Amino acid sequence: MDTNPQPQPPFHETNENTPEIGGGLPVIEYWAKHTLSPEGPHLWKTLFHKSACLSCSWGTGGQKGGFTNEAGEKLQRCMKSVEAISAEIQPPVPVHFFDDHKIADLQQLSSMEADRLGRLSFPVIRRAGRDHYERISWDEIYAIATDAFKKPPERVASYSSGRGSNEAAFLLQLLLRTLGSNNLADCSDLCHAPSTTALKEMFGTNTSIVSLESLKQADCVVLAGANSAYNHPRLMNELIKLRDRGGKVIVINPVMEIGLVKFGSPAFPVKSLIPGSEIASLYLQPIPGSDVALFVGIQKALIEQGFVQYDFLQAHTQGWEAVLEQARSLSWETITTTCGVSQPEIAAAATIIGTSKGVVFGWAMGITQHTNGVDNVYSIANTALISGQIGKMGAGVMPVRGHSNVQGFGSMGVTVKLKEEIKQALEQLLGRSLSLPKGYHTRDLIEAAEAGKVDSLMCVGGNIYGANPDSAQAKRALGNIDTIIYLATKPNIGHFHGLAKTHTIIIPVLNRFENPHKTTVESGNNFVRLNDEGKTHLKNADLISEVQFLTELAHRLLGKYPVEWRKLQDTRYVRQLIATTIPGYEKIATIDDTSEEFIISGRIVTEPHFKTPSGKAKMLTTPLPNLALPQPQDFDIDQRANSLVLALMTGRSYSQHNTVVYKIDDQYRGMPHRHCILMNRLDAEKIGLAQHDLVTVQGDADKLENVEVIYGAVREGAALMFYPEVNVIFKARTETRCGTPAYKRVPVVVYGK
Ligand SMILES: Nc1nc2c(c(=O)[nH]1)N[C@H]1C(S)=C(S)[C@@H](COP(=O)(O)OP(=O)(O)OC[C@H]3O[C@@H](n4cnc5c(=O)[nH]c(N)nc54)[C@H](O)[C@@H]3O)O[C@H]1N2
Ligand SMILES: Nc1nc2c(c(=O)[nH]1)N[C@H]1C(S)=C(S)[C@@H](COP(=O)(O)OP(=O)(O)OC[C@H]3O[C@@H](n4cnc5c(=O)[nH]c(N)nc54)[C@H](O)[C@@H]3O)O[C@H]1N2
Ligand code: SF4
Ligand SMILES: [Mo]
Repeated sequence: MDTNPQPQPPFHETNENTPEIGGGLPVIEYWAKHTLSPEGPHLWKTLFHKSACLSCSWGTGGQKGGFTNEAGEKLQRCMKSVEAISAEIQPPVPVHFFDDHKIADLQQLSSMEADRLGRLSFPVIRRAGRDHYERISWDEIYAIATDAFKKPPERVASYSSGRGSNEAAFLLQLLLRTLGSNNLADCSDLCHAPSTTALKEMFGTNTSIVSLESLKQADCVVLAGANSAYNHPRLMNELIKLRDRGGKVIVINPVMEIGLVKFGSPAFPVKSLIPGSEIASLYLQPIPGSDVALFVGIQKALIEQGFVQYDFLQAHTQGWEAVLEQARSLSWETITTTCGVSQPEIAAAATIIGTSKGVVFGWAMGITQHTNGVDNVYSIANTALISGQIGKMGAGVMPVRGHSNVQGFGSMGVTVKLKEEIKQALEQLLGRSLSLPKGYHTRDLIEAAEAGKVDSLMCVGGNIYGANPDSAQAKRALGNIDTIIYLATKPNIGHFHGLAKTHTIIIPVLNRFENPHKTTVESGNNFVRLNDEGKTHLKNADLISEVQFLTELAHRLLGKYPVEWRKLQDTRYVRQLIATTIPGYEKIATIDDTSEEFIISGRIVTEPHFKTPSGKAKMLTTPLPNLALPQPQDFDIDQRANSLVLALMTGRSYSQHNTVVYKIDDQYRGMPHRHCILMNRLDAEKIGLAQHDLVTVQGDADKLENVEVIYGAVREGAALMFYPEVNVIFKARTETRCGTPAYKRVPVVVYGK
């Protein structure tokens, strides 16, 4: 059988500006430009500081040094790291900036312009009715914050983003839970919550079960809905090495991302950087939101090709009969029309999986950000189990996580779904039973705030305004909250649009490499890194560490209950608490003495025993999604002939970190600026459009006008745009089991002038 039947053009037809490979020389040019610039010495110093990379969850740095990963390999730092550090070592926002600029003016700033204002270096407040932010004293901050968090616990909440430390995360949840609130919304609600939900149900665990060491033994990786060439560049090194040892990579993505086809990695300067290394052995381009159908198709093909591991299923899983029955009974026609991938292509994927020794299944937002995101993950894990690819080295399921410490926030209990073990440990600490109300995850928090049910919100990092769908709703909702306290390193559009009713306070914080105390973070591969103390470059600045702010506020609210909060300003004591409260974190108790970083115990699965009550993996059937799109007339537009409804995927450009934009173009997709829609040429021609024409893109909330059409390697019927800008046009439709918005399948209508 042909193992590489690529989809036919124009699925992979790009535009004239698209390079031949991802990565490559532009990465080196970027390094050179920044490291040889006036900021260069500072940048290098920071790169060598013993702390984890700020950017993504793949993780590097820490005690082994800036460029070394947990396997001891060198040259493990990508330009995304430089991008993130460069933004943090900017000069401060000028002292009189906020006096000179009205909020109405600040609201005109783009995300990139807001970030370019520089580092926040003193606290500011915007009071009700005022049109400026103004400087505020710490005494007044604590007075306002203490009042705010004395409100009834069900009316106070936090939102967090995974840049902070485990120590800050632990303190945040301890503070809220001691106050009696379970409203711990987190950016992971918008991100990998479907993975957490599904993995918990199936395997009794919340995170990846694959270690970096184990990944290195795989001979096949299935990478679904993850643009790792942009967002986890060093994962590409693992794929290059896997291909070198004769392994295969199956990519599943409606967009043919150039970096997943061929990637030039600086880690292999001679053989890869300029010619590029082949990544995908097989590239499947399903309809957005249809991955369940594709994976059920792979299951059906595994059955037909005789690859089902019945002994394994019998011994180590439950519910497998129904899953196999579902795959058997669905017709090929239903499967292929739902996912838009042909039977030979699906069969080829099954052959690769069935004949490989060790298969790792990785995925990211293309899988989770759907109304059926949990089913998507079930279907991937079912496929892994059917082929016996779980419970041994070189195999397993691997959600490719987001922020550099987002997983640590979850582990520390910053979630509305608190683990039973942590709950019990907290009860012991508090000396009382902890009755946890349901708690608001991020979407529930926005809805509750809109309904006037939230008085006080503390945002530990992030941009809750920019990250949510329906920006107008997010603004309204935040505007109903009395007091919002933003802890942030740099200004973002959320600080200017997400204004509270009475008090909006921005507290400038020290970042990971500037804290006066040691901190720790957890990577997506379950590795805990230790960050050394550091210093900020900001002179005469009035910054605070997240830990110091949280402990001082807690002290003022709670005195010495249930801990001596002020003593916890020495984070060594926080780590002692973590060691006795958080499952798998025992080794953190000695990390201050040994500096020994570690893999969290109980997470990596190399034997087919699972943390479910039965010890077996639980398999669940996965209904196929209904992917019917609305008709043009369902949108409130003039009846016109030249309109087309598309499934819009929203996500990241090459140079942005979530809501923070670093550069306006996306060089690898040939998109010259952010106000573009990446479309298939055939779709554009259907409504008489040509490349570079300006169109209106309208969702169910609003529209964006004068959006430039760019032809790209995206399958027919689908298109791609960038967030946060695009978040104005659509309302939240969510995965009901965890509240994650369907950012990757937004029905929109596109029309020309
Ligand atoms: N440089 C950088 N690194 C980052 C981030 C960043 O913004 N910048 N963000 C961090 C965070 S918080 C996260 S969550 C991750 C995000 O990392 P990714 O998940 O890789 O990022 P996205 O751009 O959201 O989209 C991923 C891919 O999903 C594909 N896709 C869309 N819809 C579907 C679908 O229905 N099915 C399939 N199979 N694929 C689909 C898109 O074409 C895109 O290639 O990256 C982290 N790392
Ligand atoms: N349409 C659409 N929307 C999406 C997504 C999508 O794919 N499409 N993806 C979603 C996903 S996966 C995520 S994770 C969210 C991201 O949502 P968030 O995590 O809420 O947003 P970020 O843009 O990462 O937050 C950036 C801000 O964090 C602050 N910051 C940086 N470092 C630190 C630090 O050390 N401490 C503190 N206190 N603050 C710091 C800076 O002020 C910076 O402006 O967006 C979601 N929204
Ligand atoms: S892959 Fe992620 S963790 Fe590694 S250097 Fe790049 S941004 Fe940092
Ligand atoms: Mo994320």
